[in-house]
Parts: sequence; C-alpha cells; structure tokens
Amino acid sequence: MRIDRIDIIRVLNPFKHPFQTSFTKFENRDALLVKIYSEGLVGWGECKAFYGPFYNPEDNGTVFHILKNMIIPKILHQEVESPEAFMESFSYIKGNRLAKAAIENALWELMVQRTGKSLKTLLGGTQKEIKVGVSLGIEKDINVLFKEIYQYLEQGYHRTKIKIHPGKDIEVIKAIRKEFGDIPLTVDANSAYTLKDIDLFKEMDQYQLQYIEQPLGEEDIVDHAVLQKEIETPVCLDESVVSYEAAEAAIRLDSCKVINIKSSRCGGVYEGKRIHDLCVAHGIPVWCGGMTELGIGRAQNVSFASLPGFTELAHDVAAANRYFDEDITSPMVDITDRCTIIVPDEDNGIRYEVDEKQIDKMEAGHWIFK
Ligand code: OSB
Ligand code: MG
Repeated sequence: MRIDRIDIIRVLNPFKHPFQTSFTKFENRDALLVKIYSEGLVGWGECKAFYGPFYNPEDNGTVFHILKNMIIPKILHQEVESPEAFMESFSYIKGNRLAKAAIENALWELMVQRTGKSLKTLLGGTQKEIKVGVSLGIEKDINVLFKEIYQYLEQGYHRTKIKIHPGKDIEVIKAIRKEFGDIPLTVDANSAYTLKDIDLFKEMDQYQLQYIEQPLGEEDIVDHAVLQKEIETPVCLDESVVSYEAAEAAIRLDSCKVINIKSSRCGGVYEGKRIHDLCVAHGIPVWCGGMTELGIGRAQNVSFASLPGFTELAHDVAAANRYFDEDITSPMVDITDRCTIIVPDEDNGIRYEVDEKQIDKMEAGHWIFK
C-alpha cells in the first residue's frame, strides 16, 4: 500500500454522563483520529489515548508527537506491505503503543477495503456475535449507581463492572450484593491499591466477584502474584499487560487468572491476537476491554472480540449510546435484544461506515501531512 497522505483529526464528543475512575473524571471523549489516503482508498483509525497520561503513560500529546515526528515522516509516500509489516518495522520505537495502534487500525481498514474481506475474517475471528457487559464509573451517591445498574440489567447486560478506589470499595460491593443478589459482578481498581491493602482483598472473597481487575500498579506483576496466592477471587490484569512478554510473565508467575486484552494498549490487533493465542494455549480466560471508544475503535473491538478464545466472559464493548448521544459511525454500534453485538462479516453485510459529517461536527483540530 502506498501511503499518499495522512490527516490527524482531534474530535471531542461529550459523554451523556461523566465517567469517574480512580484516576480522573471524563466529561468528553477527546480523541485523535487518523485518516490514511492510499491509492484512491481512505482508511480511518482511532487512537485510544486520553487527554492526559492517567490510565497508561501515553496521552494525546505524546501520540501526536510520535505520529508527527517519528512515524508519519517514515511512511509518507512509502510502501507499507501490511499492518504486521508496519508493526515490525517500527519495533525500534519503544513503547508508544497507543500511537502505533492508531496507524495500525487505519492500515487494517485499508486491508479490509483492498481485499473485500471483513476484519473478522482477516484476523481469523469465528464468532457471529459477542456478549457485552457494562463498566460503570464511581458515583458519590450509591442510589445513582443503583439506578444505573437497574437500567443496564433491564437491557440485559451480561455483567456489571464497577470502578473502585480506596474508601469506595467493600461497602459499595456489599450494598450491591444486598440490592441485586448474585448478579455477575466485577470490580476494577485501575491500580489504586498496594499490597498493604491485602486484607481488603481477602475480605472481598466473600462477595463472589467474577474477578478483581488491576488491583495493583501497572508494573507490579510480582506483587499481583503475591496477592493472587492469598485470595480466591481471580485477579484480572489490564494495565500490566502491555505486551506479549508482559502477558507471558504474568502467566508464568501466576499473577492472575484472567486477562483483559485491550489490543491498542499492546500496540494493535496484531499483538493483541498473539496475546489471545498465548492465553488460549495456557487456559487463561480472556475478554476484550474498552477505552470508552468512539465508533471506529469500538467497531474494531467488536471484530477483535470475535476471535475463538473470547467465549465465556462479557466484554467492555457496550452499545455506543451507553456513552454518547451521537457517534462517528453509521449506524452507531448497537446491541441486539440478547445484549450481544453482531460482528460485521461478508455474510451479514454489516458495516460501521465512518460518518465524516459527524467527525466534522466534533472536530477540534486538523493536521494534514502530504
Ligand atoms: O480500566 O478498563 C479500564 C475506561 C477508560 C480507561 C480504562 C478503563 C475504562 C473502562 C471502561 O473500564 C471501558 C468501556 O466501557 O469502554
Ligand atoms: Mg480496567
């Protein structure tokens, strides 16, 4: 594929309801999109970074730098053989995986157009639909949280995940169990705790959580192994799994019993698939995580989650209207009456077309490289 031009576009899409995590409160999805022009085709990619480095070390500013100064000058007016070849040729750039994944996303879209095959087919996906769960932010008022849980249970969401942080954890879990009985429930700490809190996690064992997501720091793979030995509830790693090697370390050390794969956090779906295959080989259950994506990234997650290992656990890939009134694909990604999302493929003809009018409406910056 010859790369003829690349645009970086910053968009802002307000959340219907602010999303509070242990690291920040999100009012808008502030995202960078990349638009790659290649031999008469246009491939879009979405960068999953946020406006600040709260979830992982990258943010929109660092991504912009890496794209503008490190990646775009090297691929503009050049041939790129495939998304995999792109990733391999940029392995000399350390980290910066969200930045690389944004370009990779657009290259896969170009591959879809060039081959006439779906991303599901190109990746080797096997599932027709994926099961979705909901991830709810921290709420000051427990009644607001209860109302939300009722609302999503009514829509059939297959699992409820709540964000926790010190001071808003065990009591909230206890209250939810009392109100909702034995619903499939998980918690996500976004690395807000340390091993000093081990008693708290032991106490959580009585609440039958499906898993506890990323209780300790991103780099605490060893500490997670210590914690997992002490508790029954499966630890699920998110932030710590930045690469195939990190996943391998976590599996070898028994740092977790479940892994949340966010392909972008690992540099794209090519690396994500390698981690998926590794987990399947070791019998580690996996599910597809989310980053409150806009439609381009959300649609890519839907295709990624069709890989054969993503079976039992529900994904953080909800309907777009759970977050936003409007989105940048037509149609917006939506759920079925079984609370699943249909995976686009050649047979069902479903496509989430990029809606450029919506992108224009949300545009907050535009840079052209040609
Ligand atoms: O840790 O899984 C996470 C959102 C932003 C950053 C990190 C995380 C999340 C979520 C929401 O939990 C996932 C989603 O609904 O897209
Ligand atoms: Mg998480």
